[in-house]
Amino acid sequence: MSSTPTRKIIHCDCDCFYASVEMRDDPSLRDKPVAVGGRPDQRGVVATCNYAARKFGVRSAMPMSQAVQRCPDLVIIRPAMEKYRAASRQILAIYRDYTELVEPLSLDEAYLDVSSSSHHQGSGTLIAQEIRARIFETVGITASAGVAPNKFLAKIASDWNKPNGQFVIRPHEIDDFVAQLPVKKLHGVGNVTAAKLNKLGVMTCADLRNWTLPDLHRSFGVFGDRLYNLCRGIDKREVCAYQERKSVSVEETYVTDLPDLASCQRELTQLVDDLTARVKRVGAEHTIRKLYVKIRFADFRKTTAECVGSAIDAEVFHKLLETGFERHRRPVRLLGVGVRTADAEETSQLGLFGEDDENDEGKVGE
Ligand code: DCP
Ligand code: MG
Repeated sequence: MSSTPTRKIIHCDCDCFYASVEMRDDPSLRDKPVAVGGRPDQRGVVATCNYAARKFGVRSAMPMSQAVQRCPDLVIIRPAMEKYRAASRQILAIYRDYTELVEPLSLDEAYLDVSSSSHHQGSGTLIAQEIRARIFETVGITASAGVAPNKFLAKIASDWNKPNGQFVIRPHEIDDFVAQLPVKKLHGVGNVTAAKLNKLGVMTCADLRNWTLPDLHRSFGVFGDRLYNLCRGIDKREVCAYQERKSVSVEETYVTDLPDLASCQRELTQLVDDLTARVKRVGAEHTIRKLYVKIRFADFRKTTAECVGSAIDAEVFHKLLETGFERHRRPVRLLGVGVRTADAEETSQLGLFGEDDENDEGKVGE
C-alpha cells in the first residue's frame, strides 16, 4: 500500500473546558456539580458541565431546565468567553513550542503533527505528557491527549482515558483496535448513518470490513470510500496549520417562541445586520459561496435552507427563511443566518444523509 512514513499525530482536548476554567477561578466549585451555560428560565442550554454534573446525566447542549431537573443542586455559571479565549491562546502557544503544524478545532481542541519534532527524541507519548503537564502548570486546567498515526485515531484516543489521561495507538496496534470499534465512532458517521449500518447488521468496524468497495459505493456514494478506509484505520488527512474558516454565522435562541413566519421575518433583519458586521470583522466578504438560514422549531426539529451566493443579501435570506419555515410550519425557538466560505465544500461532503441536522443545538458562545 502506501509508502509514506508513519506520522505521529497528537489530538489534545481539555477536560470540561469552560467548567475547568471556572473551577480554577473558584476552587470552592471543585466538589460541586457545575454547569456553564444559559439560564434555565430563559431557555438557556448547557455549554458544558464538570464531571461531577455528568454523573447526574447532565450533558452539553441539553436545555438547562432539564439539567436542573436531573441535578437539583447544579451550580449554574454564565459563560465568560473572554476568559476561555485567553486560556485557549495560552494553550496554543504551548503547542507551538513543539511543532508549527497545529490545527485548532475549537477553543480547547487541536491536532498537532509532531512527526518531525526533535523534542524527547520524537516520542509522541512524552511530548503529549509534557504538553499536558505544561497546560496544568500554566493555565491551571487538565487536558487529555491521544497519540496515533493519523487524525481519526488520535481523536478517538484522546477520549479513551478522559479526563486527565492519554492513550497511545501504535502502528501495529491499529488493526485490532479499530476492528472492535463501533461504527458510530467513525469520523462522519452520525446517528442516521450508524442506524442505517446497524440495520444492515454492521455494528463494528470488523463487520464493515466484510463489505467490498463497490458495495460501499452503492450504499453510501462517495462516503463509501471514506468508510472503506476508516474501518481499516486509514486516514490520510493532513494536519492543516492555516485553515480558512468554513462558515460564519450568528444565531439567537428566543426566550419565547416566534409564533409565525411574520415574526421570524422581523427578527431576521437584525440577524442579517449582525452577520454583515461579523463577516466584515473576520474579513470573509470575498470568500462567500453560499448563504443559509437555520431554524430550530419549538418541537426541536431543525432545518437548514441554503443557496449559492457570493454576497450577503437580505432578500435572499428572507426567501430562505420562508422555504425553511414552510417545511414544518410551527413556532420557532431558534433562528440563525450564515455564509459558507470558499473551502467549505470538502467538509460538507461528510454531512451526508442529513445527519448534521441532529444533535447540535446551538453552541453557547462561539
Ligand atoms: N461547547 C459549547 N456547546 C456545546 C459543546 C461545547 O459551548 N454544545 C463549549 C463548552 C466546552 C467547549 O466548547 O467547554 C469544549 O467542548 P468539548 O466538546 O471539548 O467539551 P468539554 O471540553 O467541555 O468536555 P470534554 O471533557 O468532554 O472534552
Ligand atoms: Mg474538551
